[in-house]
Amino acid sequence: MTLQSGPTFISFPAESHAGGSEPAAVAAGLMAESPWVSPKYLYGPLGSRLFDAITELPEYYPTRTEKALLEGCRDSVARAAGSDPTLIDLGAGNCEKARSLFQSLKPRQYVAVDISVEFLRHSMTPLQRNFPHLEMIGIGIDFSAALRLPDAVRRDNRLFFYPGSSIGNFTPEQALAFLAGIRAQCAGPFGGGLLIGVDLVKSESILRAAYDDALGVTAAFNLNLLNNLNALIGSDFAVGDWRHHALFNAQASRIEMHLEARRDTTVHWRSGTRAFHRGQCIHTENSYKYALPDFKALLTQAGFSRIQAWTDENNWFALCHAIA
Ligand code: AVI
Repeated sequence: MTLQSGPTFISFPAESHAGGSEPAAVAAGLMAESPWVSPKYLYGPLGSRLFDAITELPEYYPTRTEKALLEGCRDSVARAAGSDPTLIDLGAGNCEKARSLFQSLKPRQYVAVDISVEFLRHSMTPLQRNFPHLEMIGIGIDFSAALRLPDAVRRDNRLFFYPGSSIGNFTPEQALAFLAGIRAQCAGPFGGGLLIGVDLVKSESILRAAYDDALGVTAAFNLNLLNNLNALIGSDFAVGDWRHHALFNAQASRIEMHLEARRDTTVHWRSGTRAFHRGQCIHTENSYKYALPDFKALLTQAGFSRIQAWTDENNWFALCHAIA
């Protein structure tokens, strides 16, 4: 076994946006008849910390439910995944969830992918010290736009790991395209598969509490998006003029987060201006909740087979393993 000198880090620049720059794309969303902003602007130095705090809230069941499921199924996953997998962790962050699989899976290579390569440097450098023989690569890329992997990533037996139910932040159509894109990266002669977490449909009161907690952490997470926009497009959103609003859209089977204007207000930014009337909303996030059979059907449609699923006793959350 080779002693590794440290993780290798690779960063891909952000893909250019159709029709122009990132600020122009954000401004177009703000000017739309039903204004919207991509949920990726919820994150940043403060937003990521607020999200970490959300995962510790009593109302936010997905993180702890998934953690318990991972502990219970990791040996079965290891058997299904086969020997010497290349573990590719999408949205790795602090790498904690993948780390909990190392002992059972015994990966040949660990590839952490995250929008922030700096965050990966922070989490992978100490991780490498604890696993000195495991080859590690950290890749900074917005993989929701395009999943590109450098040649240094082994082709053999790739196990993509996409926990946290982030698949729910895509529309079902986008989710299908994303899953098919993953399958394209692990199907074929080298073998491979996917381990993915998905949040399931449940009672509206539990869902709403998870996205509108009593401490107001989710509200702060949503409102902080306005600070991120002010920094990105030079806007003058006053956070105090807005309130967090979360609702369950039963027809679409999704939680929606919105920012609602508390009063009439006009917002200016470098390339534009818009008046919002009291009660008008900016749509900031969707979080789709699946029935397990529907999610399995989505995996099948994306080309996966031999799907195994583990759920908690309440059927609130599922972990699925599937072969590419
Ligand atoms: C990252 N993602 C899976 C979270 C979710 O539950 O949709 C983001 C989140 N938004 C509000 N709370 C958590």
